[in-house]
Amino acid sequence: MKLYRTASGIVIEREGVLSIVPGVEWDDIVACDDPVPLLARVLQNAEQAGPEAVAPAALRAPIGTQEVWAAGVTYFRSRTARMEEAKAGGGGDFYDRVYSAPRPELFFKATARRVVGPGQPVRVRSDSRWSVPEPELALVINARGGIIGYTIGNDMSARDIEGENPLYLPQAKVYAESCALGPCVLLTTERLPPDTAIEITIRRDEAIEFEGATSLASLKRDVQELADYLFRDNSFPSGCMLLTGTGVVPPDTFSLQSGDVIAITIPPIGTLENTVR
Ligand code: DO4
Ligand code: MG
Repeated sequence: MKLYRTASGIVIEREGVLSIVPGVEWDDIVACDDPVPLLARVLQNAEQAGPEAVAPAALRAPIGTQEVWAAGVTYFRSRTARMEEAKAGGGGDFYDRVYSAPRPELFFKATARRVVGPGQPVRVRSDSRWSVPEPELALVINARGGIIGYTIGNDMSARDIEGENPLYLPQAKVYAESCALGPCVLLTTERLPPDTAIEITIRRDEAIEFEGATSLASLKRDVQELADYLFRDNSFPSGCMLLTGTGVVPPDTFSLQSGDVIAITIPPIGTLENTVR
């Protein structure tokens, strides 16, 4: 079952049929233990919708009042790239240590206000000269810390600011339009298979400027373990979103430019596309 937030309300896609969900708030769906039976019940009185209900222009970011958090250095590729970029600032060692430490790196990424949806522009900081997108699987977590679904996340990052000093991480990561989510939530309490791909393409002036891919087999941490750490001594009454880290980093010569089109695909969920401004 797929869950969309759209201009005409919450839309469910079940067995190829689209329906507008009546009388249920997004936060109530995300917070509950297992939304699938809840939605199956309300769908009995639902109105069917046409494909225009989930057309790109109708889609909104799949988020209510949830906070967005992120895990870092969960793929070997991220560890290696960050060790390199932080070497001159004396921070290279931290990334190697956190990659193999029992406690993962978890950081606050965005409030819903800073999140953009499919088709909306993501932003590069005006004081960054080296910025990249980070294509990540995002966990949708209920109020009790259980994973109830997945979406696609783009953890936009200023590599120069983070590399200068790891203490600048919040500035490198948290700013207006620094996070994209979408196009929908794949509702399931089951794990995605390890061969699930995470693919990214960046187009500039119609040509492919960068493309790369990884799979969940390269994610070092168990997804529920990441959620459990986030919920230690912390509460999320409306649930939350947790990005699980990037396994694709463009070469060091690459930086995003205004007008670049970023497309991130995770096959069972869909494609999240945003233009840079
Ligand atoms: O350690 C800094 C951030 C790491 C990150 O965002 C990632 O690995 O995806
Ligand atoms: Mg990241």
